[in-house]
Amino acid sequence: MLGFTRGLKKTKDRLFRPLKGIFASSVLDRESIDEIEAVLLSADLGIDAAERIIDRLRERAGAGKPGEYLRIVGDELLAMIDEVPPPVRRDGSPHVIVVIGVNGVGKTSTIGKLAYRFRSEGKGVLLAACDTFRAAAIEQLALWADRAGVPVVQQKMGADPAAVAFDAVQSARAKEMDIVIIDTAGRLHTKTNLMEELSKIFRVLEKRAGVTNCEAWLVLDANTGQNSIRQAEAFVASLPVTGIVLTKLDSTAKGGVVIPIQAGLRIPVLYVGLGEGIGDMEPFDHRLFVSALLGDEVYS
Ligand SMILES: Nc1nc2c(ncn2[C@@H]2O[C@H](COP(=O)(O)OP(=O)(O)OP(=O)(O)O)[C@@H](O)[C@H]2O)c(=O)[nH]1
Ligand SMILES: [Mg+2]
Repeated sequence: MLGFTRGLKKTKDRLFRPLKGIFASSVLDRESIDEIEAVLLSADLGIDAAERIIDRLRERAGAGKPGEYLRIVGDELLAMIDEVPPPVRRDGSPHVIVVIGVNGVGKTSTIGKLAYRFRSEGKGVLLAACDTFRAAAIEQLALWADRAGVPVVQQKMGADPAAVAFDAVQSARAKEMDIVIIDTAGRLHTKTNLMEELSKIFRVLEKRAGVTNCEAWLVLDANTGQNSIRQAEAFVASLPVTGIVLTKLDSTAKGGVVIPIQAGLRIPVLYVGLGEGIGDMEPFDHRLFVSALLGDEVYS
């Protein structure tokens, strides 16, 4: 398991070392403020967050020791994360989560990781192979189900995804499962017919299967940086997106993007992907995230 500290190493290297170097001089003059801004933007924290941090540092300029400046950055990051509304919980059993997002962001791997996590918490989990479009997608999900030790409901390639979802919910009810996680085919947010196919899954689950607690979890690839906000808006506009899973934080130095994504969409990041293994996903923990970015000493 990579965990936050190792998973966020690339972003930490981009933020922590340069900031520490700048703060070491202790005097925050115009030049060092510009350098700080460049460092923050290079980790994809976004202009709003960078400006907030710099305003806060300016208020304290001249008064701080190097360690205190780092702490000010950390506190401001935590404050921004805390402003995001908490996750919406929709009651009802089974809990139905439809996992959506553009091609290749990590939906199917995320489902395997979620299944593994929920199962190890003692929950009954069932997966639904509703990517009936891409070749081998069903087999890929079945492999993750196997690894996680959970059942999967599937039909043939080309089957109607909404029909597979319906079957899965019926089967989960019969088996008294707690959670159904639905895999969907990757799609560009600009393709209206494919977006309509996703809406149909929700319609069928709500109207025909009588599911009242359907949630969409949107998977975003951290490597896409702030461009993923626009991508996300299209999904959020047409589906009940209650949470975000941000994958591949381990393979980017732009991990700061968590901040503008949450602030821009007002939807919480629930989990972060920190590697390719089944255990390489963690619930998004504010303080661990900030410590992983700025070094443990920020809160020691
Ligand atoms: N390093 C790293 N790689 C990841 C992570 N999550 C997924 N991947 C990799 O991303 C690639 C695509 O993952 P999939 O889970 O197949 O993505 P998908 O969104 O289901 O793809 P489509 O079904 O084709 O749309 C795979 O090679 C995964 O191993 C992560 O957190 N870190
Ligand atoms: Mg997939």
